[in-house]
Amino acid sequence: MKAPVRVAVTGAAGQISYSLLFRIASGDMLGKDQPVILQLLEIEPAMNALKGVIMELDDCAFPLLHGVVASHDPMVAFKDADIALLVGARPRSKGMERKDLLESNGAIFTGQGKALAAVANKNVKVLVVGNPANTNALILSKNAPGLNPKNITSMMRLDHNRAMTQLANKVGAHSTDVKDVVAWGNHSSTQYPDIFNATVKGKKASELVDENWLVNDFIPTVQKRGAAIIEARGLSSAASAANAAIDHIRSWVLGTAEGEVVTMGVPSDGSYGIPEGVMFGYPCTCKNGEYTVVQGFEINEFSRKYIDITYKELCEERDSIKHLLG
Ligand code: NAX
Repeated sequence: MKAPVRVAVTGAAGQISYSLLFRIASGDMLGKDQPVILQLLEIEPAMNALKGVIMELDDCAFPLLHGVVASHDPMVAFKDADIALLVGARPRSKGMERKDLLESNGAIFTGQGKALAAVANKNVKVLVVGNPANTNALILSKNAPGLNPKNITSMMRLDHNRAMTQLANKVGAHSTDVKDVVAWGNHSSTQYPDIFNATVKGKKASELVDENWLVNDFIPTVQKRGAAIIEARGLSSAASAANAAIDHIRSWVLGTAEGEVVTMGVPSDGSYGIPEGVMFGYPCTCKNGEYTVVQGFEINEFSRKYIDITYKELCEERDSIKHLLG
């Protein structure tokens, strides 16, 4: 039997976690032979709700669940964590500007960065889900001395998965027939879902659809999918977001399949003309617990225009919280 992996999850009583925790505990994320210990962080007023979630985890009698820790103190919840899924964040309330949201979440992610650096495993793999995810991840990274900045990532996989299915549906294929889509940039309505490198059953996707569909249907549908789900469900996406978090970590830890490319929000490194200093959705492959940004994807004039817009937004977000970047 393998030694248990310690998985910290924040926002553990929230709606994404209500899907996420049960799938981690059942082995969907790290494999059916990998025991886990869940280390759950919530704010004090939500501790009672969290107690209920833990009762339900108990009631599943998961063979792979080797322990649950619950705390409102990050120094407890992050202790020796091997993986940290940072889902908890302050939602946007009425009248709140984007800048105010960045600021109030900034305070959460500076504190959590410091706590992770102080008590987590030095090689902890971090995925930031809480919005604005890319900039929260950047803030965390700048406030976590001693942790490898490459190990701090943000979630773009939901956007990637959305793009795969939209394209598959359009051409009458299955999402598994689709390869090499990318959701470039920010997890926001400026993200750029790109099909110019993609194939469907080996055929170039750009030859199967026209530009009018791309501009007026595909790109806005993927960009605004979160809002459409809120409109339909009255609540933001939760099960699909949990699924994307599971996909992100599973790819990173267990590797991508031969020929599989996934989108991860990772520190920009100059690839594709994006200077260092933002957390950017890039095409990645993973092997032996490490990701690599795929090089050589074609960026045509059409794509460059969209990539520049999402990069500009990330720079604006970063510049509005400069004082939090250490
Ligand atoms: P909920 O409001 O249901 O849950 C959030 C939980 O976080 C609450 O229980 C709250 O008490 C807790 N929390 C707040 N501050 C905390 C702190 N400092 N430490 C620990 N816990 C804290 O939101 P939910 O629907 O679960 O969404 C969570 C976050 O994911 C939101 O920021 C949301 O915008 C973001 N999303 C990100 C996505 C992505 O692709 N990156 C997609 C889905 C989702 O919209």
